[in-house]
Amino acid sequence: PVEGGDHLNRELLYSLLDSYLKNDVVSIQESIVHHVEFTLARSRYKFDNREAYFAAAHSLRDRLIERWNDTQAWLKYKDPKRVYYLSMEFLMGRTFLNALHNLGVIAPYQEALSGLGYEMENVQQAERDAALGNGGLGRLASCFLDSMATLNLPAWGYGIRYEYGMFRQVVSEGFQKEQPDYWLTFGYPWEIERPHVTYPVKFYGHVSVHEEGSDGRQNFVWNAGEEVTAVAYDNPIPGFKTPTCANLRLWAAKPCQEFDLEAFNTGDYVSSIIDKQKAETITSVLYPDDKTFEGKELRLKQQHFMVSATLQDIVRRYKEQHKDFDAFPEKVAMQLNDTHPTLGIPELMRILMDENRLGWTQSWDITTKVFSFTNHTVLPEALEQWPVSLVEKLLPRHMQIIYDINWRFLQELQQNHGISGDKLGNMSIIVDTEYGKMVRMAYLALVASHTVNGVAAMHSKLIKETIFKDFNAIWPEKFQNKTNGVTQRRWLAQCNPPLAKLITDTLGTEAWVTHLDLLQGLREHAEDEEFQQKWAGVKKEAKVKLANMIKDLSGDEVNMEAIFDVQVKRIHEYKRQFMNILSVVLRYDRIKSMSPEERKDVVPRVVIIGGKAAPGYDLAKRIIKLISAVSETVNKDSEVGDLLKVYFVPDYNVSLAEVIIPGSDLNQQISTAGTEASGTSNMKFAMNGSLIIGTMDGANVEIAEEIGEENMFIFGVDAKEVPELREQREYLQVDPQFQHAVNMIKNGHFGWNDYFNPLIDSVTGGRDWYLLANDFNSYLQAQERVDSEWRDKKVWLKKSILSTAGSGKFSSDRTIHEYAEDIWKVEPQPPSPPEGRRE
Ligand code: B1N
Repeated sequence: PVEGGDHLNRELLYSLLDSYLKNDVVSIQESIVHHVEFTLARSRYKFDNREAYFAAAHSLRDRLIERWNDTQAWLKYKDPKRVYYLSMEFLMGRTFLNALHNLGVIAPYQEALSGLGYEMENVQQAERDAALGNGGLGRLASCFLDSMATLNLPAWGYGIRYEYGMFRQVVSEGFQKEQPDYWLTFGYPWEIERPHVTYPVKFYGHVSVHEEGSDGRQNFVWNAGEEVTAVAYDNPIPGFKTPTCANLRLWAAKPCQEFDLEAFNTGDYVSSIIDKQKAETITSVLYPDDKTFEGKELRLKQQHFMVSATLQDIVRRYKEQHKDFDAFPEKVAMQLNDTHPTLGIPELMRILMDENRLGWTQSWDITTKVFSFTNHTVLPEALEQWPVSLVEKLLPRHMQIIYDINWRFLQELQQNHGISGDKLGNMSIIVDTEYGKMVRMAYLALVASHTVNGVAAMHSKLIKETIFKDFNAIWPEKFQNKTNGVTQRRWLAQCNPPLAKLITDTLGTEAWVTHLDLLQGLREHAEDEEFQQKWAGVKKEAKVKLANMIKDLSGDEVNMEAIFDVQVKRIHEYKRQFMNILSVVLRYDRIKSMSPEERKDVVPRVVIIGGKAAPGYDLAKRIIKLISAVSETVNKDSEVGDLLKVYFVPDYNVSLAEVIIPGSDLNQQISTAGTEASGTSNMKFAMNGSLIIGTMDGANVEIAEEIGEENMFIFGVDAKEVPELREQREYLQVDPQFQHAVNMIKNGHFGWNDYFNPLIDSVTGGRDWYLLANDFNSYLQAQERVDSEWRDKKVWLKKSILSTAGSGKFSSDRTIHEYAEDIWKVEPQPPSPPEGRRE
């Protein structure tokens, strides 16, 4: 029984679709100029690149809104099962080119702008990145949105509209400085504010119990101490060449309207207003810590704020069309992007039981049918554990529910699985630690979810053997793998048009943009000399763009014949940027010791490293300083000249990645085996024909399966050897070359020697948790292979082509298809019969 939609006027609906805004050049120009005049209120006779960008963005936004409205109306009418992707991070980057591309209107917009006197390239540069994420996890969420829309899935993303995104990294004298990223300064044209879509979100206070009704059921009433309002901001997510437009709904905190009259009547009106204002701090800033759990109260508030507004929204939408909750699990699937939104579980229980008067059994049945959970890391320092005392204070009713969930879970373990004693304690959601009682969020997520998945085959295997071992023993069927993917729209078609064109021309079809497996078709051309020359040509074009970026940064003209060797990702010990720079130090030392004759045989390299360190991560910041110090010494050494250059690219972000990745020849994915859950830039590099030097870690393993180990430079120990090597690391022989490179730093070859002591200490004296010394020799050998294979251009080009050809599996379309089939059970909903649609 669906309310509404029965009397839908289909004739009218379809005829209205014919009144879509027109995409011929003149119509676009009219709409741009219209927005200059009426939206920006500037003169249509004089506007600069930024105003041109905003006006063009608004004209495109109009076209997105048409699709958004149609898609959402269609979904309301069809009422299919929907999927909601809950994430504290969405690393969207820029939208303009992506929206133009997905709507298929790049060419008319380019022509429209140039007709008005503007270069598309310059206009695009006026857009700031929406950087509401730290790294891979947040970018994955954004790639998923693109794929969900392109696959016509009834999907929405939910997150937070942080006013300050990921900090801007400035490197001054080699040191990282963090600057605020107030990305909304000139307004954000891609969002639609929904002032009428608001929900109250409560915090603090206490719970009172009332006996009620004939069933004698208790009624829990949460008398909150604080209330803020969540306001919705919708961000349209267009699919590629489909009318489907998905939605990313981000919540902003505003003071609630109900005034506490008590406070106002005490006479301190101004203080009361200022107090209210504090509500907004909840959504003011993204926490920039990647994989270190910071038990900050504000972060917990953010998490609850996001899931509470989201669940109220989802429940309201469901109730509009259903009279009871029986069908809820057939209409709703929710994916938890790591444990960050796990409070959604007790929040849904609370909404069902306390606000809708359902019993525990039914509420739990519903809850466990709708949630599923993705784990993104096995690093223990990243696992969320909130103090019970803090949860109790901030969310007293939720804490009760978590206790109840745990109590019933422990009962089940004892009664159905015969588990007792230590093992029972090991599996408990609540654990006693030296800092007091803690809630293990991953366990809560696991207990309440019908599925848990890792993000690459190896990682999914590892979580079953390590952090979730006991759970795998009782619920093996809950565990799945969903190897990550990236959207080839942004990461190939949009960021590398010359390569995209060559691929399309060669395959004779553009279908790879939605069916990436077709890239296989490039294999047969891998050794074709004429094709290789074309491949070299497009690679060169991309390298020139990257070289220009380096020129802007440093003033240097880099050698175009050099290997552009790139490692860009968050700075972390486990990712081993330190190992990379140690090998650079050795290379430098080797070149220095050569005769001019010998130097003629050296393969030139441009080493490019970029990435942000968490502001409180001391060692990571020292790594940045070390890279800068080595860069300074090496780059000004005239003896070395063009043979080796080192650059640290400041403020690595999505937009820079779109230049750096296509322009690279070689990319480094060198984490200690078993530490990088998946990695996603590895996939983007492979798609763009960059060769991987890397360990058998995360998705590298599957990339090797697809493109062939012989087309990569694999080195290092296997994950299964790591635990034992760690045990023995105090007694292992240290590689002499490793020692030599370390000594050069220690002896002040690059200055600042004392400053680097903590870094050196972390990898010597039997510490070396990430086994840099152990993998070093194997790493150097892999680097030797890189040099020797570069010398033979044909060999290199063949491998480059095969990298792209083998990357078909790593489309997020494939990943999302698997989630939809195996976890969410949702089906594509193309928004209308095709005959009713204008192309
Ligand atoms: O998630 C990516 C993976 O490709 C990477 O291998 C993995 O490192 C990354 C706490 C995280 N894991 N955990 C985080 C981010 C923010 C935060 O506050 C943890 N990020 C990853 C996508 O699966």
